[in-house]
Amino acid sequence: MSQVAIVMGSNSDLPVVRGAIDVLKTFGVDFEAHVISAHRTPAKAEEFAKKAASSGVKIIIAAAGKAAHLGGVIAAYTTLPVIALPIKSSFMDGLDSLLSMVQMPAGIPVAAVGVNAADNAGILAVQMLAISDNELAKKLQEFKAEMAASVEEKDKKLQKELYDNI
Ligand code: RP5
Repeated sequence: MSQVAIVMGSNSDLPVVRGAIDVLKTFGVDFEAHVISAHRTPAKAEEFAKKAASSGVKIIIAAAGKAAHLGGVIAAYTTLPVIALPIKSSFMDGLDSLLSMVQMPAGIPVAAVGVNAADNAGILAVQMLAISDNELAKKLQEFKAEMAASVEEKDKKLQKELYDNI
């Protein structure tokens, strides 16, 4: 059973979306992925969103570019949390996608991450699941500890470089 469902407006979004897929795989989270368009296949978007909760999905990641209404349309038909991933388009560098996703009217929120920030969409989904999953929470703590260690390592390198060049 998929805990996270990823929907993307087009298969042209997949190279970016892979970042979220990689995160979910790393944390061992079951997921499914579909191409569904809010504009080109609106009936399918509605059907998917209405059935998601009863099929066991807990979180939806919706990736789209340009007039990126996918996250909002999905959120309109479900009470599941929707994480919107704006895709960088050829026009305005993805600002169009970001604003389409983030400027939702009151009552229908989506949690938008940064433009092309697929890894953060994946991590946020894992964090939501970790609220009720101690094993995932532990993995997230380890992940953060590794990240902190790598920053410490970078600082050590910087200090060494600066010291050596004095
Ligand atoms: C959006 O339009 C998709 O999410 C994609 O980012 C963008 C372009 O789609 P294609 O024309 O490449 O199918 O709906």
